[in-house]
Amino acid sequence: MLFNLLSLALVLAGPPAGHCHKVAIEAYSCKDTDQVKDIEPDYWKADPQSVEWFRNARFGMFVHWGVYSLIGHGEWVMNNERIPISEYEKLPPQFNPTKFNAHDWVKMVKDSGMKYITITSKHHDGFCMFDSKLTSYNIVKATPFKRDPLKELASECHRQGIKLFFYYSQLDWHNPDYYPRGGTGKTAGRPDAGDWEKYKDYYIGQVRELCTNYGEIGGVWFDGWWDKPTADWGHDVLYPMIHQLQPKALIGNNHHVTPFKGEDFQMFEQDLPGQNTAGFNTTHQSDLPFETCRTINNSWGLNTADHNHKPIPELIRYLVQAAGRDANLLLNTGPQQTGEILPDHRERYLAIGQWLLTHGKTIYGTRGGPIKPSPWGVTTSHGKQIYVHVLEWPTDGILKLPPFPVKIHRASAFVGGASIPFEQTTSGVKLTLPTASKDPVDAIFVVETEKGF
Ligand code: JFZ
Repeated sequence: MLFNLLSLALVLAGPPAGHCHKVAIEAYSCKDTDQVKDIEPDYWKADPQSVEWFRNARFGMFVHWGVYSLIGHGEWVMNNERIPISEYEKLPPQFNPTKFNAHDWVKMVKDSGMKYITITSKHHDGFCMFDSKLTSYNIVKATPFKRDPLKELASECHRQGIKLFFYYSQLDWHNPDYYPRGGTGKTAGRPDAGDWEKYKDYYIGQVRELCTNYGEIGGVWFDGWWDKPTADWGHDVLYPMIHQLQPKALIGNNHHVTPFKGEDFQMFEQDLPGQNTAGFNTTHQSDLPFETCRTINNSWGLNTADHNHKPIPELIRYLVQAAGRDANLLLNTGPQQTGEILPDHRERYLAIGQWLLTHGKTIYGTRGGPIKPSPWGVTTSHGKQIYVHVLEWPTDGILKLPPFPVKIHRASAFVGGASIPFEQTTSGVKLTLPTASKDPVDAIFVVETEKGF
């Protein structure tokens, strides 16, 4: 009886809002754009609390790991060295990273003060580092290792309180249905035919697996869109599907253009927001949280010839520079074919963690500013406290800041807490920096105001 009444009410009310969306998620395709407009708005956004969590996290570990680590020439080796699929497929049977230990990785992440991990689930080579029912070209079915490292990482992350994001390459050099081809992957030896719709079903289906089989995840980090910027990637189905399956997951896409609808953070690659040393970070800054990813040496995937690891102080200063621009730093490592993290990288991560033990208060949970990044350094803030990060010590020991719209109560050295002289006028603020506070990495001072800016 109750059931009948309910179905009658449903019939009278017509299909619920977002009707097409729910159907679409089953079918992975929804052509009617008018209906797409009806999608419940919350499926276009991650839960605001997780977005806030992300803004506060400030530091994560990026991992580029795949069968390419057997060669050690970076993750682009298949394309760059023109290795055809028939040859590249000889790698998985040799891939047996028995020294992979999820517990150790996550512990190192925690000890380094990182709050999340973003790991390659599939890179451009198309090889899946997770168990997928949609292809046997994956680590469980095609390698002697037979284990799903993402599953092991997910459970360790849940146990140790670290969030796990999956990098997923929309670009695929292995799947024949990735056709018409984009700008790369043309030497893989695939036939000049393929079904793009089938590829879309495949890749969106894999993202569905990643959002279903690993418990709660932190987000999905897409890459490869730039290979075919005019293609229909099915984002109108993909993004709401992720938000429906994983309401807390944030979506980001390394497409190097202004964020699309449904994305929850904006990313910058090898550059700080506002900078463009890499040549592809020309987009304007949106209101979304920022993340900037960076390599420790000059390679993402393992590159055995690249020993150009950045010194620890430089990495710490980059983290500070990112925080001062309100961005998280996602610092990359390319693990070895054994499953181990390079000792040179482990040592650097842990050293940053040591620095954060004493200085983390000026980084975590802060916002960039209110003073804009300057040649002398940056500011971060939390409520009434402004943390002044002096990265280049002024020659006369006096730091000149622009006028403050609020009254300053006190200025002090962050380390030790001793008060320092300050002068506030309508033309600006002057801080007299004591030589004893000099620090070649980052000399931090606290300016306490009456109320936040
Ligand atoms: C991309 C990947 O190709 C690379 O392997 C790595 O995963 C990195 C994090 O992301 O790098 C890119 C992608 C596109 C451009 C530059 C680097 N681009 O369009 O200039």
